[in-house]
Amino acid sequence: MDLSIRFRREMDKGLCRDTNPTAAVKMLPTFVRSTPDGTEQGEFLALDLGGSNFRVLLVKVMADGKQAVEMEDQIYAIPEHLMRGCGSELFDHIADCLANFLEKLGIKDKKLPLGFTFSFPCQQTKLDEAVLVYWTKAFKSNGVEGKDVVSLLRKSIKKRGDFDVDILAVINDTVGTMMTCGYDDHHCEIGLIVGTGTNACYMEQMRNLELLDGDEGRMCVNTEWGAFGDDGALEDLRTDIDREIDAGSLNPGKQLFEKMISGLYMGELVRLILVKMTKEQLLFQGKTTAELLTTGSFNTSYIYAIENDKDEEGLASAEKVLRGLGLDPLVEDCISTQRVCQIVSTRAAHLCAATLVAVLRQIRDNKAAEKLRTTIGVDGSVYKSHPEFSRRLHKMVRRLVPDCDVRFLQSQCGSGKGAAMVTAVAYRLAAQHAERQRILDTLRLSREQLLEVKRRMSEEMVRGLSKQAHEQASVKMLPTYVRATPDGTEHGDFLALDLGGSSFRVLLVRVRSGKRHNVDMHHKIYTIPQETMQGTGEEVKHHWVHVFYKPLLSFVQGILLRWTKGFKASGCEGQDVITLLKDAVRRRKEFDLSFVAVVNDTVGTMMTCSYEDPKFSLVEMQNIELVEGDDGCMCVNMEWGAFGDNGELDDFCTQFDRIVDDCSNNPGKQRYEKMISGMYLGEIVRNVLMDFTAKGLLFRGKLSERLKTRCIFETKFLSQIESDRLAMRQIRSILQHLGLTSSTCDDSVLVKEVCSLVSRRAAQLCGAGLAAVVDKIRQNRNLNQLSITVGVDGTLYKTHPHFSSIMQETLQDLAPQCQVTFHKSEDGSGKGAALITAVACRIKSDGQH
Ligand code: 0WK
Ligand code: BGC
Repeated sequence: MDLSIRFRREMDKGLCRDTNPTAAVKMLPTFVRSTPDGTEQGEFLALDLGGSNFRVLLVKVMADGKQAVEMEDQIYAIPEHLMRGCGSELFDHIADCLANFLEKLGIKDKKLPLGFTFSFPCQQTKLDEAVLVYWTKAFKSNGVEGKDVVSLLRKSIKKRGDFDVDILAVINDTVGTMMTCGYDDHHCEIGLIVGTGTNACYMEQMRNLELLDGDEGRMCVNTEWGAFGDDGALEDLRTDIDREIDAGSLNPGKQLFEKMISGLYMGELVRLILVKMTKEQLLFQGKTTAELLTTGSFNTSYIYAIENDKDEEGLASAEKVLRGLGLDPLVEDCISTQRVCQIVSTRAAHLCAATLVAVLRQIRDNKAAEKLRTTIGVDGSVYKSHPEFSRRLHKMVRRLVPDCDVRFLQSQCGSGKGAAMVTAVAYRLAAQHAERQRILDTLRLSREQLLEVKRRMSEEMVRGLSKQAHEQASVKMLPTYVRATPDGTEHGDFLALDLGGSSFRVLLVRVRSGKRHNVDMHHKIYTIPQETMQGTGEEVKHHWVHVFYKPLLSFVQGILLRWTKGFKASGCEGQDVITLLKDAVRRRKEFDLSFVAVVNDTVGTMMTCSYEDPKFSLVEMQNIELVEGDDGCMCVNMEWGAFGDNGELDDFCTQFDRIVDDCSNNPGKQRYEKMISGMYLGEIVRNVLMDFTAKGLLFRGKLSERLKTRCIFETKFLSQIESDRLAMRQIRSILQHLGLTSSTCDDSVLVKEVCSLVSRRAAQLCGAGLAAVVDKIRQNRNLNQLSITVGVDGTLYKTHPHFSSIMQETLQDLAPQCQVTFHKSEDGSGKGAALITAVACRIKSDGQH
């Protein structure tokens, strides 16, 4: 257990940015982030170098939904002189073997995607690039360490010039093994090799990989645990025999843990122990032989035979092996030799178990799982061929972590299939990414497009203000008859009703005049039941006070042009809302009101904010052709939500905008609003997610019933999902709330990307619209530079983590001659409505009109 804890510390050192450079266990990122999801298909080449055999494979992944895989492979020798000779000749040889293989299969003319299993420690910055840190096992070719092995291979293939391949991935054999086994068991998230060398990889949380940016999702980490102890961490466990092995190896001081375990060294360990015991007269009557004293003369495969669990056979093998080494063993010598083998291989199995348990604990802690259920994909000649190794390993692992449900899955077809799977996944991800980005690009607006939106908005504003074009204009630029702002002398108690936002409020506003002029407010929020919003005007009247209008004659009349947002109550459009309310009040015979003003919430917000900051502006009367008179200014309610209703935005509308509009209460209306406002952003996101899922680009193509429900993806989810503080787990809980219980980290990453694109576009469109407004005001005043304040309110602006900053950035970029300050309204437009009423009462009482 102590060793396991010690190794866990080494893992942390390797994962940590500051300690990684000096860490022995390098915890190398592999850039393998996804496992096969069943949609992969096609033909893939794979190379498998680093184990006892070099193999070239062609892997056909069928698109039959059962993901059947057909494999053809060929083993090629790697001559020792190339393993220890010139590196470029080694890669030339690999290219020759590949050419031979393609020739044999008659597919030399095809440029197939290739995955390269290169089983040595490599620093990777991306999936198709790997710089060899140092050779291990029996390799020591020169001119390769510190180089990108993919470039070396591409160079050798290019040198031949008679075929070409598309190298998409280079992986470690542990990764290939995990992927191979992951194909049959989706719980597989650890790859283990105990063969010529030993190593393990596992799926780690990105947030723990300090060497890489991003903390979302998972990535496979190649631990390179063979180097455990290279910094002296195992000196208390290593024996003189281990030190002798290391001293005689190709890479003294390196891979010390591997040298206590793996097949390249196990036989030699036994030999050196036998030699030591013989010299101490404990074996073979103290007589050694030249063979016994020869390095490497005791092959690891001997151990497999000697430990054959049918004891008799094992001892017979021991005798046969010892005789083969020129010894004349007694039965006791055979038994002792078998015992030595058992001790060496058992130590190897238990050392492996200790480090494996550290990896299991890391995964369990990452998942904060009570009980971890996982699968370990395993390969390697020691694990496969040693009669007892696997059983001893499993037993010790289960003893050290009894609370984990660990399954071992032996790879049947090597890591070549895994390499093909990684390539297939890379291929699929590249194709899916391209397809997703193609769709998401429709939601990305360039600066030129935003400038065009601004230009068209300016055009519509002019048309809205002009008598000729007003009727046709989509942006109605409605006069509000609010022409004055508070001058501080207003005072009295005023009632205000605030309808049309996310909540309906009734307010009592007490305005005090004079230098300390200020406002006290009491308010109560009431809900407007959905059925009332969409019921008869009668019911609404009972519930509300004001909406927006087209005042024909005066301040206290508002003809409802049409409902927007969630309202669709009948019998109101074309009606004067004040009259409707008066009727409702009259019918109650309980109280009476003197109606003074009906204003739009934008006007209320402007007035509320201007009470604290007078740097607000109204539109010059000479520009408002709908209203007689050119003196002074008046506030204009743009109703810019309708921008685009005449097709001005069609070339910016996506398929998702059209779906949202078609399914809305008012198809064809409020097009600009439907691309921006909180009522619709969630719906746009939901439709993008639905489309992606239907195309198999998300949630493994599995749609949940809940996600099919209109408006189920609330806009507040966007604000939550995009908040930097929210971890993936929390995004996943939102997805679980939407019935997407098996969403992956990658799904969450993508959902976040869709949310941020939709909200970003909304903020940019809003910024472009506002740029048109402030630049118009600047031009109205023939100013080169304008500084102005915008009063702003609204849940989206106030709660979304990035909306306001993106909108302001866009505005600044598109209207550089305007310095715009945003004044967030804290009191809502109800206060503004009361102030407008107060001003109207003051003007009336002063006898002005
Ligand atoms: C078979 C895998 C290969 C890996 C080898 C390790 O296909 O990638 O390197 O197992 O076992 P070894 O051949 O070293 O015993
Ligand atoms: C290498 C690893 C490899 C392992 C098993 C070690 O010597 O450093 O990269 O995974 O052998 O083949």
